[in-house]
Amino acid sequence: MKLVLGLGETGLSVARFLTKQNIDYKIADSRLRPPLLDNYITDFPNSPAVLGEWTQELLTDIDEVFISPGIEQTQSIVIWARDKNIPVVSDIELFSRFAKAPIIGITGSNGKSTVTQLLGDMVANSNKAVAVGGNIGKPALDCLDDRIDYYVLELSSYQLDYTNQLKLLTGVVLNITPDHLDRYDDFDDYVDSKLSLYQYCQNLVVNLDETLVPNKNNAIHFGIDIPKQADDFGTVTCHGSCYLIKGDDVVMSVSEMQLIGEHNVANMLAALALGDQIGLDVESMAQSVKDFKGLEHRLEWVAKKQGIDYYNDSKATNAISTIKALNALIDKHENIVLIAGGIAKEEDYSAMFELIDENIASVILIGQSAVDFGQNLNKSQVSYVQTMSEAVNLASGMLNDGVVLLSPACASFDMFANFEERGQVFKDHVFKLP
Ligand code: UMA
Ligand code: ADP
Repeated sequence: MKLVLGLGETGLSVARFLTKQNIDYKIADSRLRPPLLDNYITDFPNSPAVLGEWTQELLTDIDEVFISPGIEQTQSIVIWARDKNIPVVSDIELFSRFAKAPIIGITGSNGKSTVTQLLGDMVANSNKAVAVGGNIGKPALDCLDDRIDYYVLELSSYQLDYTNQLKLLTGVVLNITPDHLDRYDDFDDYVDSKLSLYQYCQNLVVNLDETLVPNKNNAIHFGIDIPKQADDFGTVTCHGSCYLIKGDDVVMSVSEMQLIGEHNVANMLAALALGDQIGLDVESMAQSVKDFKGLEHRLEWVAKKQGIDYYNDSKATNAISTIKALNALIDKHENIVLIAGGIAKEEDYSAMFELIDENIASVILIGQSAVDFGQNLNKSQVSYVQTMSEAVNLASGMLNDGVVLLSPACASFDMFANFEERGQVFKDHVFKLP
């Protein structure tokens, strides 16, 4: 008998899969009323879930545990299972046992969803059947389909932590900066989790600009510079214009990209390198890059109102993503108002504070971290507000032209259900402005 832990998106996908395979399981959630309980009851009226605090009894007659990524390894149930030598595995490992088509895995601290979606577009535009899933939203097991040519999966460190066997045709660790440190003993532990992806890869894509990723043989590299090898992807600047290149060959001009910022140039190069490694045509991939509008809530242009451009970067939940957003906009705009704050991560924000102090005249702070952030800003003018509505209205009155950027550098759960709701509320208030 299998035990499925967590009755969220992952747990439900495992339950659906095991049911289809006629494999016996029980499913348990440590909350009495997990948010997806009603969905589970509708889909599986005859297999009641075990709800409430977990005890060792749950492991009786269990030979394998399929665990949701949100459950920490320090939880007693994980320790009890491991003490009894019961394997505790991710949905990704289970998926990999049954997937017949090659899998491409993408991890990193930032840019995973952007690169995953773009690579999915590139494969689809090459007339191949592709399924895009994993941490990006659609659970991997829900993607399983024998008609698929390629699976493109976004993999989180949480998923990798419970994965021991996985076969990837190719994969990339995009970058590694502090994130989710509450889940790890220290930063090194988090780095190891991210780097574990490479042990499953037949071919590799490596970011030359990320010093925490060791140089690897049999890899295609990418980075913001002229490539050293013919197969590698990089950039060159010529007469003031920047180009994406493969070896010595120009792929396209950066000005043809719809996304802004050097971090997005790196993301495009990563997707090109992955696509190249699985044999996609470079010209067709370049067209996908040109067509790619980016994902909602990632440095997303919302509207221009009375001369001010509004950007929604609600997915910026750590310092580096806000730094990248600011760098992308500072290059082009003199006047920027930043809306930031929420639940701060366990990381060093000093580089972000320095960048803000040097470049941003006005900052509007919201959420739990507002006072702490404000105390760390010495030059920028700081305002504190309670709601997103106040933040947008105040920001709109501060400028005659320029940019208002929501890039919180924090998680959203103090004020919103998730980053999507935070971004949507921001956008709704922007749309209401005259
Ligand atoms: N639960 C318990 N006990 C616990 C912890 C959780 O019973 O101690 C239960 C909760 O009550 C809930 C369920 O587990 O019912 C939730 O499981 P989960 O937190 O693993 O979330 P899922 O709904 O399964 O969604 C997960 C990913 N969530 C996390 O990793 C936290 C989703 O990524 C992913 O899209 C989905 O699987 C499909 O693969 C979200 C995420 O925030 C977007 N990821 C993190 C990130 O991107 O930074 C890693
Ligand atoms: P992830 O799936 O890793 O969270 P996303 O593509 O969803 O990555 O982007 C999350 C946030 O990180 C957004 O604010 C986005 O603008 C920013 N971002 C995207 N790519 C990068 C990158 N390569 N380096 C740093 N920040 C990035």
